[in-house]
Amino acid sequence: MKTSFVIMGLPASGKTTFLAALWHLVESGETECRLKLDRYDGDLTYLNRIAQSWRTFEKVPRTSQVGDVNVTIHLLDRATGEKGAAFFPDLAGETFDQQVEGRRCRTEFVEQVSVDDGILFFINADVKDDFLSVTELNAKLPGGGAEPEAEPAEKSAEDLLGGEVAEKATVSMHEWEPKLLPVQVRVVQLLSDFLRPPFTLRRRRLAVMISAWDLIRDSGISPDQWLAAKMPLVDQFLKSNEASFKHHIYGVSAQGVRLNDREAVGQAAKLESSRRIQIVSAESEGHDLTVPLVWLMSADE
Ligand SMILES: Nc1nc2c(ncn2[C@@H]2O[C@H](COP(=O)(O)OP(=O)(O)OP(=O)(O)O)[C@@H](O)[C@H]2O)c(=O)[nH]1
Ligand SMILES: [Mg+2]
Repeated sequence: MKTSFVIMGLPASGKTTFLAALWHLVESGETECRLKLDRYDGDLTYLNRIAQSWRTFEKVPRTSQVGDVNVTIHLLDRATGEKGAAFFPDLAGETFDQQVEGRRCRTEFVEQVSVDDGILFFINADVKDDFLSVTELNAKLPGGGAEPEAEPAEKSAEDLLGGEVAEKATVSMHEWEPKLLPVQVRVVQLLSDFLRPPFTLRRRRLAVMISAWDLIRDSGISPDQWLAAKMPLVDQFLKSNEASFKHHIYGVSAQGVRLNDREAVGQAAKLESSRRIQIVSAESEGHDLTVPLVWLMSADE
């Protein structure tokens, strides 16, 4: 097996934390995983550094601060005995923001995507204000969303914009700009970019990784239900583009806890490190983060 994965996700979507936990998992051998470490090769400084932060409950560095890193892990499939190198580019989320806002992407990314064996697309479950309905959003705007009073028809535009009203309007109104796009619109833009040049048009395997799943777990909903309820645009896009994306949705808790929750960190620290990890899908639940990689690599049935 020679495998290239593409890791995508907006800033702080959980990409590096996943890689850190994955490296710890396959390197330590604490838990039985479908894919295990075959051999050490290449520069492991970055992987060891992020795994060290992960083990000691420190935030992994933001990729924009350390620079993009390409990581290769040599894996062995326990079920088939196949060996090979799995390649993961760890890019800063800002790269994907730029693709959405500036409509530009790097040639290397286009090349990686043309040879990839599957995409891991991270979405952080801990996003706020992105799920508001128009009514809820209006209620948060200055003025509390109260219905505007009907103006008498005979008032001129000048009257309406004059004096105090115009002054308030300049204070509270901002020109729309791409940076104001909500997360789910960005995600759909990034996915729909694959449907036109410069990207090669073909059916792709896509693992949607809902990260920070520990924050959602107790609500009892499944990752599929979460996506449908919280990011309906993404959910509908995937359902109506089955011909372009064969997708699977996973809830991933790579870190296990919120790092500023001292009590939860204290509890998690008593466990074997790999036990913090949880990955949930419609079919399975466990600690094996290699499950989505195996699914991405599996042949079309
Ligand atoms: N609660 C919880 N938080 C998580 C989990 N995984 C990541 N986080 C948090 O999510 C934030 C972003 O994590 P990163 O792994 O740095 O995300 P990234 O996608 O690599 O971010 P960039 O490098 O900036 O693109 C951090 O504050 C993490 O602590 C998790 O499993 N649970
Ligand atoms: Mg990162």
